[in-house]
Amino acid sequence: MSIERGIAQGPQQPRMVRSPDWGMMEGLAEACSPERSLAMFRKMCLTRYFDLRVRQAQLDNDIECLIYLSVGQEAVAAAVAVVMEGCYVLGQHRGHSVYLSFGGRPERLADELLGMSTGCCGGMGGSPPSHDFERKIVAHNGLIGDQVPVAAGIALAAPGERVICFFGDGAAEEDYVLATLGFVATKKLPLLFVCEDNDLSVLTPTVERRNWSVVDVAQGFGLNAVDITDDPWLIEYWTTTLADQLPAIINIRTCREFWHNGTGSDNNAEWSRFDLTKAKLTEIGLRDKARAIELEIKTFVEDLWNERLQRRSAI
Ligand SMILES: Cc1ncc(C[n+]2csc(CCOP(=O)(O)OP(=O)(O)O)c2C)c(N)n1
Ligand SMILES: [Mg+2]
Repeated sequence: MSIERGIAQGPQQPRMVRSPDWGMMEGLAEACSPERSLAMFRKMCLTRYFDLRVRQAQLDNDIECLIYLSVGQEAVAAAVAVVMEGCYVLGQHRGHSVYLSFGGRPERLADELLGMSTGCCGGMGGSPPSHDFERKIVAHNGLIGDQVPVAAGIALAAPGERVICFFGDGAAEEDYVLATLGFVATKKLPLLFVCEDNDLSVLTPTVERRNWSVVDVAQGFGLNAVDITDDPWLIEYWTTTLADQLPAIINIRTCREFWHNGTGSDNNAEWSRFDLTKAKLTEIGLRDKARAIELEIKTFVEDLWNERLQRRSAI
């Protein structure tokens, strides 16, 4: 198959290609069914409003554990999930978006963050290990990138199942991540890797950490690979295309709105994919339906947190 490399050679490239339009293709939103466009937006809203509520809960001292928020990066898991829902999926510490987009139960995540025994990890794990094994969601233990070899193990152990593995641009630098990419290419395992490239490892931008790109290295190993921005229709397009050509990797340029962990904000996100998505939905005639979904999800999240907080105070 022929897939454009999507990134020019050179040590400065990882930083230079960050843009809200990187790899964009004309007409994708127009060609997508309204149902699918709105399904992606619904998942984006759920992650965004859930995590904004998590942030508020921590500011109110209702949450004691460390939290890693997906706000700003909602489109990545949302768009992959509409194509590949039902697959095994592994996430990293910033994984509420993966949990919520792939059908993890929101009340169990809220309970987990509130330290309740009804949480998805018995209230003992906090933000990264947001598992829902019944829904094939395997979350993180905090060792950066270790979900990558684990995902290869699941793909080996569960023949016939496709596996999706999310990791960060920082995790890509771990030796076991690179070794696994080579192993998966050799064994031709049915794995889709998604690198959520927010250009930061804690606080250090990519250009200060490495002179190579994930896509170049993955292609060198023989994986199909593309490097794109976090437009949901573009992600949907490439996920659909690559789902039949695994193993593959999609490197997705995205923006973290809050600090590495917790509720702080150290810089302005380079773009707001949430606002750009709403503008595009308006352009393709879905403004009113999108507004109704946004309002519905906001209310759902607010009611859910109020109810879970009441339950906890009754314990
Ligand atoms: C093996 C290992 N090395 C280092 C760390 C410390 N650490 C925690 S998060 C992080 C950066 C992760 O960056 P990235 O994978 O890009 O995820 P992001 O936080 O940007 O979503 C590092 C180095 C760790 N948890 N595990
Ligand atoms: Mg990162």
